Formats: sequence, structure tokens, C-alpha cells
Amino acid sequence: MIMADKLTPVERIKTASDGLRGSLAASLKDELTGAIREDDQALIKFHGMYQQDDRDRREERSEKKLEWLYSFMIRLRLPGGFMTAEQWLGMHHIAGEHSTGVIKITTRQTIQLHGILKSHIKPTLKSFDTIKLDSIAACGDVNRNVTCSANPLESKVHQQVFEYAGKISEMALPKTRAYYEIWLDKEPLLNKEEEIDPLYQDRYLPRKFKISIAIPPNNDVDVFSNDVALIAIVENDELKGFNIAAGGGLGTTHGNNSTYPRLATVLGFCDSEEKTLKAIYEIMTIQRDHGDRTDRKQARLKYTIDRMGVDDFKKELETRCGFALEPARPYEFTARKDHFGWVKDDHGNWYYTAFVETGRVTDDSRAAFKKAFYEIASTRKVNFRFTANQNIIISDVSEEDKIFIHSILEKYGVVAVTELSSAIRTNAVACVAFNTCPLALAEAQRYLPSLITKIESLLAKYDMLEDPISIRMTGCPNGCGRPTLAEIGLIGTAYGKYNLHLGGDRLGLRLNRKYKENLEESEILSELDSLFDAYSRERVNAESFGDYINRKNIVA
Ligand code: SRM
Ligand code: SF4
Repeated sequence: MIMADKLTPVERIKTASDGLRGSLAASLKDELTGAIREDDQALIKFHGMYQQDDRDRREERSEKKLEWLYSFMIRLRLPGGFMTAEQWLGMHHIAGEHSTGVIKITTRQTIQLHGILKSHIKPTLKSFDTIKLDSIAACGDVNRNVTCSANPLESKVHQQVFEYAGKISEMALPKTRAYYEIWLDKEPLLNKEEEIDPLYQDRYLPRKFKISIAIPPNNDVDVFSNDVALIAIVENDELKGFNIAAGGGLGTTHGNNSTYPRLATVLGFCDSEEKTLKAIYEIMTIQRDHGDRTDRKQARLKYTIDRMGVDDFKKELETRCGFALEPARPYEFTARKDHFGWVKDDHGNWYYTAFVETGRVTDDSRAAFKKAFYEIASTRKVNFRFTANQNIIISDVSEEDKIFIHSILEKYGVVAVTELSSAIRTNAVACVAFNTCPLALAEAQRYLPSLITKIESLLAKYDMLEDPISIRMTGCPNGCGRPTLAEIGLIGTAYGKYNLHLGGDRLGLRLNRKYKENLEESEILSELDSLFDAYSRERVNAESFGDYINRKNIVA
């Protein structure tokens, strides 16, 4: 039993919150500040929102003795990253009316809107509600957006597997009705007992929790970076069940050696929906009961599993489930990629994956993405899917509509950006970082595109421009762009400085390692120049850059 005074402050806030209500309603009404009360800042995350401020304007505001320019980021819950055309149209208008207008596709296949003022939160969420979208549990110490291999091309059972994302998301939703009461002005339940939550109880999980489903051979979701990783086992075009892995997570803290990235460990196989859902549920209850609530840096499931040991964790899981997991079934990942351009599924429908650099859907000098997607949505003949690499798929397009949809994509420059961007650019991922992320130490999405232009020049020197080397950048070691799973990872340490990580593979099965610390741009380019030179001369057959680094033991 942990003494109450050892628990982190967030634990007290959760249990005292009356089902995540806290004083959010009062905080919202306070017109003297653009912020909400401190305790409510922890609670609002469970409703899919973060309080932020414009970091570019902190100094100026402080000089003028004004409070920081507070606003909120809202993240939608979108299991498997799917949206109808109607929902896209609605979201387009909501983004224009209430946020900065940029529609941001995240690395977990959902959408974030930034810059929403406190007084706009309710109108925003009410508008989302009219198009059947919500942000419940998109953040906070609960299960987050469930991701799933994006492209239906991957498998004949894609739809069946994709539906699991929705089922898991529903199963792991908190029972509290607070969201409906606070944001949508719905009446409180007469019978509060309906809110009793056997999974989360009143303490929720010790930390965020992430679940993903991959359909081999494509590990486009980086499945092993999740707390729970499901690998669909498909034999003769039939879904047989899932291998279940647990304990993935990538966040670390500079200078804290007890934090580390970890890939999920495969525990076994479940052959039915009932067993799969039960196993996920009980992994969550073990984490609820055994996760560290005294130190948030040690609270993720990966640390719980390592403290318990994989064997004891599995035994506990099987005891709670009341059945044993079968031995894991064989599977093979041969790719981790988005299929840019058109592909056709075996029902005859077409899918166009458009490259959206760093996931920012906006109209800029290269292409009018927002206009294009709006016009396409207006046909109401397509759906939208988001990839875990921050790209967008115009999906479920019939043969007869394909030429028309293509002409819209072409007219606004989306086809040109998608087809003409280099392989390293289309493969790259950067997290949000400045100006909204409060934890950013360095730039990421605003900087990586220009760095890539310089890296492209280096690659061109060695005739490697079409080499799909994966490069990922984050503004801090939390890992939101999954940089430790890239061949080249750049992790911000201070403004303009990055640790250079090397040696990850192309499939998301091997973590990279730190090669050099605190490099400025000129140092990054000079290191990469020498490494590309050596790689171009010494690689064996089609060996990838990451595999070459690994084989040559370039990182000690
Ligand atoms: Fe993340 C915190 C953005 C995917 C690990 N992440 C944050 C916050 C909310 C900063 C904060 O706590 O105030 C960032 C908001 C920035 C902004 O202004 O929008 C943020 N994370 C993002 C997104 C938007 C990055 C992106 O550019 O796409 C991704 C949203 C995902 C979603 O839709 O749910 C995002 N974050 C990830 C991933 C990748 C993944 O899940 O596949 C990771 C690494 C995997 C993992 O969880 O281990 C990740 N984010 C973190 C962490 C470190 C957690 C840890 O265990 O140490 C934090 C900080 C924290 O939780 O304390 C964090
Ligand atoms: Fe912010 Fe760090 Fe996540 Fe980037 S990796 S979005 S800087 S928390």
C-alpha cells in the first residue's frame, strides 16, 4: 500500500475530481484570465484538451506585463484514423471559426486543432458533437486514440481489423459523463451509479496508455512503440486472431538514466474477439494496480513490466484473464510505409495517399491542401483516413470518380507535392514542438523541412536521393515523432541543438542509439555527409542506412 503523501499530485487531482469534473465549469466562466485553474489543467487532458500558450510571444507579453497568450489544443478521438466527408467538411469550418485554421494530422492518426481560446472551447466541442466527433480520452491517464494500419490495400481483412480499433476504444472509454455535462450542457445522470467505472475506478491509470493494431507485412503504425501492440494474424485471407505484445513506449528524459525507450514484448496469441478484448482489458487493470503512482517518469507500463519481469507479468495476466495465451503465431513485417499515390483494394475501390509534410493541412506556396480536401469532401463521395506518419488517404473512391478526384488533387498542387518530393522527405516525421508545445526544447515541424532540403543536397552528391532513409525529429526526448525508431533520429536538447541517434531499422523493429550529443545544424550536416559518403561506398547490396550503421558498429 502506497502512503498517500508519496503519490504524485496528479493522483490526488484525479481521485478528488468527481469523475473528471473538478472545477472545470467554474474555470471556464472566469473571464479574468485566458487560462484555467492549475488542477483543471491536468483534468482537461482527459477531455482531449491541453492548455498551451504562444511561446513565440511569451517575451513580448511579459514585457507588456500581460499574461501569456493562453489557448487550447483539442485532439479528436478517431479510432483507426477514419473520418467521413461530412465530418471533414464540418471540421474544416470548425477549424476556420475557432482555431488557427491549420488542421494538424498527428502521429496517432488523429486531428489536432490549436489556438482555441477558452471561450471557444464549448462552441467547438458542440460543433464537433453535431458531426458525431468527440475528444473524450484523447489525452490524459487513460487509453488514447487506438491506431490501426491505415491502408485497406494491406489486406482483405482490413475492415474487420479496423473495426477492432473502434471496439477497443469503446471498451476503454471512461464511464464518467463529465464531458457531456461540462462541454455539451447535457443534464447530469439521475443515477450516479451508472458512472461507476470498474476499469478506471476513481484513480484512472498511473499514466497515458496506448494501443495499436498492425496488419503485417506493413508496420506503418510502429506497433511496438505502444503499451499494447496487436499484430493481426491473417491466414488464407482470414483473420485468425492477434498476437498480443505489451510494454512499448518511447519517452525518455535527458539526464535521467532510469528512463528509456522500449519496444513491446510479444506475450502470446488470442484466437477470438472475446479473448483479445479481455487480454487488453486485464493488461490495463494490471497497469492500474501495479503501475508506479509515485513517480510519473516511471509510471508507464514498460517500467511496470520490467519491474515485474515479463514472465510474472504474463502469469498475472493469465490469472486475471482466466485463460492462457496461446504461443505467438509467426508473422513478418517487410515494410513500414505509406503507399503514396493511388492504390486499389480488392473490392475495386481506390485510395490516394497524399504527402502532407509534418501533417499540417493548410494552403501554402507549394499546394492548397485545405482547399483541395475541402473540394473533395464536398463531393461527399469519399472518406478520409489518416496515417500514423501524418499523411492523409482520400479513401473509398469508386472507379468512376477517380479521374475527377485526381483532377482536384492536381489542380491544387497536391499531386505535384506527393509525386515530386524526395523519398527522405516523404518518409520523414517531425513532432509539433514550437510554438505551441510547452515541453519543446528545440524546433521540429517548423525546422525539419528546411534541414531536409540541405540533407537532400548531400544525398544527391552520392546519388542517393531516392534512398528512403527514415529521418525523424522531435523538439525534446518525449518521442512524439517516434525518433528512436528512425534510421536518423534528431532529438532536441536546447534551441538549435539536437542529439543525433543512428542505427534504427526500416521496419520499426530496432531502436536506434545516441551517436553524438548537442549538435548544431552545421555539425549535423557534416556528420551526415561523412556517413553518407561511407555508406555509399561500403553498403552491401540493398542494405539500408540503419542496417549499415548497425553492421559497422558505428554507434558504440
Ligand atoms: Fe506526444 C506530450 C504532441 C504522439 C510521447 N505530446 C505531448 C504534448 C501533449 C505536450 C504536453 O504534454 O503538454 C504535445 C503537444 C504538442 C502540441 O502543441 O500539439 C504532444 N504527441 C504529440 C503529437 C501531436 C505529435 C505530432 O506531431 O503528431 C502526437 C499526438 C498523438 C495523438 O494523436 O494522440 C504525439 N507522443 C506521441 C508519441 C508517438 C505515438 O504515440 O505513436 C509518443 C511516443 C510514444 C510513447 O507514448 O511512448 C509521445 N508525448 C509523449 C510524451 C512522453 C511520454 C512518456 O512516456 O514519457 C509526452 C510527455 C508526457 O506525457 O509527460 C508527450
Ligand atoms: Fe513537444 Fe517533445 Fe512531444 Fe515534440 S516530442 S511535441 S517537443 S513533447
